[in-house]
Amino acid sequence: MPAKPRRIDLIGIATAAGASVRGCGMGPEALRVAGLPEALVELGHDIADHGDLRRPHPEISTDPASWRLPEQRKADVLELAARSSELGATVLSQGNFPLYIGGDHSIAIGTVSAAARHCEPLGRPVHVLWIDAHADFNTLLTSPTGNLHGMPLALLCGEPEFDDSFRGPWLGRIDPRNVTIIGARSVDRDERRLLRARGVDIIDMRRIDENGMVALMRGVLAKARDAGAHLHVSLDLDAMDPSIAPGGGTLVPGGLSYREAHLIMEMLYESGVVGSLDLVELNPFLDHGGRSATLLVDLVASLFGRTIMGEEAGPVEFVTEDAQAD
Ligand code: EXY
Ligand code: MN
Ligand code: MN
Ligand code: MN
Repeated sequence: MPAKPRRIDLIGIATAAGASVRGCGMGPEALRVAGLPEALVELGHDIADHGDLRRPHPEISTDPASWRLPEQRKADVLELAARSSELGATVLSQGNFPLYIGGDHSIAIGTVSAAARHCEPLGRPVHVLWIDAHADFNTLLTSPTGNLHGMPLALLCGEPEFDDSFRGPWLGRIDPRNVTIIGARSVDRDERRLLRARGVDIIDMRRIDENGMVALMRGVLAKARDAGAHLHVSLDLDAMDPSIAPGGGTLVPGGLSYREAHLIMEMLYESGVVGSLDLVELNPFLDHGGRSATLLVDLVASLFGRTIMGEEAGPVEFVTEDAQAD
C-alpha cells in the first residue's frame, strides 16, 4: 500500500571526514539548490529542515598531507554519528520521516543507529537496503584505504575489530542477515569473506542482469513486510552508472541505469515499508552542472510518490463529441 503524505524532516550532515577526497561536505546545500524540499512539497508532504550538522574545520596547515589527520577525521565522523543518531531517533519518536542528506557514507553510522535505537524498544526489526557500488563492510583490519566511509555496515553489524572508541550509547546494532546491498560491483577481497560469513544479501550487478530488478526487489520488500520491519534505505550516488551520476569520488563503471534506479524507488514507495532514507556521496565539486544532484532529487521524488501516470490525477473524464454537440 503506497505511503500517505508524510512529515519529512531533512537533516543535513555536512562532512567528508569518512572519504578520501573533500567535496561531499557540500552535498546538503547542493541538494537543496537542486530543489529537494520543493519537490517533496509539490508531492503533498510537509517538510521541516533542520539545517546541517557539521564540525569545525581543523586549523589550516601549510602541509596538505596534514589537513585531515586520521584521528581528526575519526573524531569528526563519530561526533556527527552521535549527533545524527540522537536527532534522528527524536524525529522517529515523533512519528516523522528522517531524510538525511550527506556527506559521505560514514554518516550512516548515525542514521542507521537512529532507526535501530528507535525500533529496538518497540521489538521492531530494522532492515537496511544499501544501494551502492560498494559493500562498505570493511573493518579497520580489512580496509585497503582506512577511509571510514568504507566501513559503516561492518561497525553497525557489530564486527569486533572496532575498539570501544568507536562505540557509545548512540550506536545502534543491526543484524547483517537483514541487510541487502544492491548495485554492488566493487567489493574488496577480505570484505567478501566477511559478507558471506555474516549472511549479508548481496544483489550485485550480475544478479540484476540475470534476474531483473522487479523480481529481486519483490524479494527484499516481501522480507521486510513479512517481518513488520522498519526499512532504512541508504542511497549512495555511486550506485548509479557514472554516465548519469558523475558527481562522486568513488565512481565505478557498469552501474544502475536511470530506469533501474527509478524502479527501485517506485517499488519502495508502493511498499509503504520505508521509514528513513540517506542520500550520500554526492560531491558537487566533481558534478557536471548539477546533473547528479538533480538525479538524486528526481529519485527521491519517485520514492515519495511521483509516478509516471500521476495517481493523484485520478481518472480522466472524456467528453465525447456528441455530448459536446448537445
Ligand atoms: N572498499 C573501498 C574502501 O573500503 O576504501 C572503497 C569504499 C568506497 C566507499 C564509498 C561510500 O561507498
Ligand atoms: Mn516509529
Ligand atoms: Mn557507500
Ligand atoms: Mn559507494
